[in-house]
Amino acid sequence: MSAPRPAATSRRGFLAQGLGLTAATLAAPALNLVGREKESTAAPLPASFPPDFEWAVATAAIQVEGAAREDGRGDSIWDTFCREPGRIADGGTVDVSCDHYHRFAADIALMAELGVKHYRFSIAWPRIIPEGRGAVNEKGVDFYRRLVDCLRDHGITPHATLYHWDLPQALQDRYAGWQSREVAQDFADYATAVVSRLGDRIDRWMPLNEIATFAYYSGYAVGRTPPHAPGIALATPREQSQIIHHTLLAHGLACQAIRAASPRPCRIAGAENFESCVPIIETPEHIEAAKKAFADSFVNGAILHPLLHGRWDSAWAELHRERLPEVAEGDWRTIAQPLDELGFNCYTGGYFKASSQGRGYESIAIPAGYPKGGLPWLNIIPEAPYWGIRLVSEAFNAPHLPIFISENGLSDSATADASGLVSDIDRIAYSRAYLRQILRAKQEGYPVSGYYHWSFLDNFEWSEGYTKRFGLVHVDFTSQRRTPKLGYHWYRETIRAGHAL
Ligand code: GCO
Repeated sequence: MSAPRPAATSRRGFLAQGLGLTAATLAAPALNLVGREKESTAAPLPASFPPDFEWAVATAAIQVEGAAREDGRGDSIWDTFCREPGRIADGGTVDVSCDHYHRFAADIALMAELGVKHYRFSIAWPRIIPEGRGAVNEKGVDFYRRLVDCLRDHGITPHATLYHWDLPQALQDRYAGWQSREVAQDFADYATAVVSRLGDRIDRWMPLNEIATFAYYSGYAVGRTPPHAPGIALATPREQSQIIHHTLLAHGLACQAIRAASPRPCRIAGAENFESCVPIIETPEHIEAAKKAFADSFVNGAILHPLLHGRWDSAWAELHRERLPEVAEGDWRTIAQPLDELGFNCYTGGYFKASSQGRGYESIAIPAGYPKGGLPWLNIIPEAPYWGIRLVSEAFNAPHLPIFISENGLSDSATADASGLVSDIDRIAYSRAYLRQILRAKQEGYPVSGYYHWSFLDNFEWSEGYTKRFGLVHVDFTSQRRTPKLGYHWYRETIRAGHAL
């Protein structure tokens, strides 16, 4: 088996640009750019991320805002879900959460002190259109106007996700939400309502967050327990895939709506947690195995390939033919909207090795006792961002698409000391290891453009309620007091240095 062939020309070109060299200086056959460091004529690899690298933090509306019944906001499926006994680990609700709705100015001041220049947040559909379709609630829009103006005053660029899982309850009641094709057009109309009002202030958009999670793993396939709202499991793989298809349609229509409504050029990104497949040993045969596993992965082929190429890969479709959804005439044309960049929500991944059996690879089972980031699914796999980035480029043929880590983080296990400081050394060790692999991708010429730490604040962690703490900043949910953790200080120094300290 031969080694996978990276998109060498483009990557060399990219690296050359960064170093102020011409592509010819880094001419073939140097596929292994790291190796060139040793040659006397080669320029040294950058030890840091470039100055335009996007250092950032991320949150989502339903996880931080609170103010659930203020200024005309409608219920979302998560408001309803939290009221169902037994759904949320600690019985927590989204009514108050971090109260970011009222405290955003102080939160943004803390963000500015941290040194981030980019903030990823989400806009709550039921705040903008309380019934999911129809009348726009201008008070809801005003909140985001104030938020974005405050960000801009602090020199922080806003990046808005339009859907981070808070579907208006009214649409769940009306046509069973994502189970209906109708949701796609309603989502596009909501996108138009937002972008026509806020597009003068926001030019970085992400239509949907993590299709794989809300539509599949924790959604309608309910493979991961406890489930997410609305807590409906569908019986057959085909029905489950149909939900994914509706989300892709919603994505395509929303991309068209955003570009049509934006008063100025804007950039649209996906924000997906595709499966990163890591070769257990970096030899050609294991690398080839990981690449095959990446391309065969159900969610990668079902979501990522259509997002990037507006269709399924034919070998993948053959492999998964028994679970393919119905696709109406013209749907692929709608879905095939060009993306400006791709966000990769990267927490974990899987290790793979070559095999003489089956399709030539084998997934390595995660043993009991393997290090985790506070949740059963969050296996610590620091090479995941590197291989995710590299395999999107190689296996899915997207060598030029800028890619950023749109989420990365863990739930720490530290408690505050007498002075109130939380020494979240698990977060620091984790992020440091992941960032070094992201830098490696950058050094090898992959177009990695940013790192968005999840999350800025401790917040509502879905079915786990407030029992899991993903924040760089500790939140006391009784007093709403914010205390930066040690990880916040580490991240500030890392941003200053331009590489993981
Ligand atoms: C996700 C969501 C976040 C989560 C985070 C930790 O990626 O699942 O985007 O909202 O809170 O990932 O689980």
